[in-house]
This record gives sequence, structure tokens and C-alpha cells, in this order.
Amino acid sequence: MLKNDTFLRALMREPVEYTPVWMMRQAGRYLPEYCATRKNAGSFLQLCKNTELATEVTLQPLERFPLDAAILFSDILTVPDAMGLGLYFAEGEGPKFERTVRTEADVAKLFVPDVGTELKYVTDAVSSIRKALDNRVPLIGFSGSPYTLACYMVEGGSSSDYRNIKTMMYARPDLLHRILEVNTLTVIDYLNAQIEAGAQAVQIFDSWGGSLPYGKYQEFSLQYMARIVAGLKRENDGRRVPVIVFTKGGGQWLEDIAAIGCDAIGLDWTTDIGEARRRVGDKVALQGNFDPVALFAPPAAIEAEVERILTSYGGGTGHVFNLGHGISQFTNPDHAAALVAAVHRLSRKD
Ligand code: 1CP
Repeated sequence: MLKNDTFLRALMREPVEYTPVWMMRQAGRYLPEYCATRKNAGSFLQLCKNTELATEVTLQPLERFPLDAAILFSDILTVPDAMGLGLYFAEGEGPKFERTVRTEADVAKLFVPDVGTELKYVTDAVSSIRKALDNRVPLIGFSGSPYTLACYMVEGGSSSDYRNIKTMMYARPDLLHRILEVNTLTVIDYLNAQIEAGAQAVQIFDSWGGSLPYGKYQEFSLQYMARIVAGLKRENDGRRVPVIVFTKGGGQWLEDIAAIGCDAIGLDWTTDIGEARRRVGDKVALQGNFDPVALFAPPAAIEAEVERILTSYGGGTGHVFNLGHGISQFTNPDHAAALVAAVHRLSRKD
């Protein structure tokens, strides 16, 4: 039995005693203990592939802060890596791929990898983390959305304008649809494997879907996420496994996102959470939406911002507090502690 299931109850819009909180990228470079473990591992990818070390860094933020959920330590880019694209991290430059998927011939070569072998290190990490958590809080599994994964596969790394993938979308939509098809089938297998290994909720990170024009978002990102939601195992061990969809920049499409059958929508900070609740709160829970940059302000300002978000959401359940995107590597961990404490203190319903 889970000792703290507040996060899962809030996602199911069941009564809670306080608003649960976790932070996107809660394990990472802003924690000195993470940097030390990463150094020992040799590289970021070796850290992801080493069960013991991946377990250790997943638990590090929970040792510091009373977070209401843990998130698997891994990366969305393990999926294109398993497709043979050769992921590596150039020092100070972020993720890169040895091979890109841009031409008709590249697309023809794409395949759905065997998740059970190629990504076994991820499901091994899930099982190991569940054991180490000992039912303290639920474990979140995750994947990138088909479109967000395609951004990295076509661009070959991070991008500021998504020139290659968007050109493909306008010039050869058939090629992009084929990539998205392969990604969708892979993500369904991948998330189901995480659920079977013990992930108690899953989040689909659609980090770059918000760069698409109206209409194209629905056709090239949302449609495929809808297929994933429909293909997931939604119950495990007698309990619902909630699905959270996070499209950064997706605030104008909330009704469309809520209609795909997910349990919760992740919001970035540009949307008013109270207004989002009025729009879709009868269908889904909401997760968010503190501007991660506000963590650079002093604790009093952080608390004021937490209070503004909690007040805007209003009473009752259905809110999981989070950042509107990942925590910055330059954040002072004491400020993250102030955020978590403020959410718990200001939301407690006595
Ligand atoms: O140098 C290092 O130690 C690597 C930094 C790092 C970390 C800590 C990367 C490289 N990935 C991660 C972990 C990670 N990535 C988690 C772990 C669990 C957690 O604590 O939250 C998760 C959930 C992710 C997901 C992820 N990776 C996303 C989606 C979320 C988002 O931020 O939008 C994306 C887009 C990535 C790609 C990626 N991997 C790493 C970096 C620096 C990036 C972003 C590159 C870019 O901006 O394009």
C-alpha cells in the first residue's frame, strides 16, 4: 500500500488533504549530489543505463524535499537512441544524434525497436526505483511525444526554429507522418513496459508541440498522443494508472487535449490555471504552473507566487502543483525547498 498517494488521488480528482507537488527535472544539475553521481558515472547516458545510479539520482530530490511523487531518472531521447540514431552529449551543447532522419531513404530505414531488449535498462531502473521507494510516494514513468521525439530525430539535436522538421511538414507531410507512426507504436510499447515494470502514472512530454501552427498541432502532435492514450494499459495492480499530457505552449488547445482521454493536462506558466480549470476542469486534472525562473527570486516572492497559483486554481481537488517546465540547472536548491514547503503549508485543508 502506498504511504502517500495524494498525487494519484489529485490526478483522479478525488479528495486530498493538501495539493501534492513535484518538479519537472527534479533530479538534475541544480543538485550538487546529482553532479557528484554523474561524475562517477562518466557520462549522462551511462548514468541512465546504470540501474543502481539511476535509482540513486531518482531518490536524491526526495531525500531533500517532501515531494509527493518521484520521476524515473532517464531521458526522452533514449527512444531515438534505441532506433539506432546514436545519441551522444557534446560537452556544454546538449543532446546530439550521429544520424538524422531527413530523406525518404532515412525514413524508409526507420523501425520500431524491441523495447524489451533495447530499452530494458529503463524498465530495470523502474523496478529498482520502485523497490527503493518502498511505497513512500508513487513513481512517474514518461516518454516524449511522437512529435517532440521527431524534432530531435529530424534536427539531430536541439533547435531554436525547427527549420528542418517544419520544412518536412510543409513539403513532405507523408514523410513526417511515417516518422510519427513509428514513434507512436514505439511509445505505446515503451510506456506499457514502464507501467508493467511498476510506473504508477505516466507523463507524455510534448515539449515542442507548442511550436506548431493551429491545425498542424492537432494533425502532427495531438492525433498521435490520442493514439498513445488509447493504447496504454490504464490499470495495474488494481489501481488506475493516470496519464498526464504536457504540451508546452498548449494553453490555447486545452479543450482539444482534454478530449483525447488523458487524466490530466500539464500547463506552462503562460496560462491562468483558474481559467484553465473553468475550461476543462470537469474533464481532467491540471498540473502546473509555476514559472521555473521565479525560483531565482527570494523565498518570500516564491511563496507569493505559489499563493497566487493556488488561489487562482481555487479549492477542492484536481490540482498537482508543478513548474511550468523543467527546473533550471542554476537554481538554488534552498529555493526549491521553499517552493515545496509553501505549496504544502498554503494548501493544507484542515
Ligand atoms: O548534463 C546532464 O547531466 C544532463 C542534463 C539532463 C538531465 C538531468 C538531460 C539531458 N536529461 C535529464 C533528465 C531528464 N530529462 C528527466 C529526468 C527526470 C526528472 O528528474 O525530471 C526527464 C523527465 C527528461 C525529459 C526531457 N529530456 C525532455 C522533456 C522535458 C522538457 O524539459 O521539455 C526533453 C526535451 C529532453 C531532452 C534533453 N535531454 C537533456 C537535455 C539538456 C535536453 C533538452 C535539450 C533541449 O533543450 O532541446
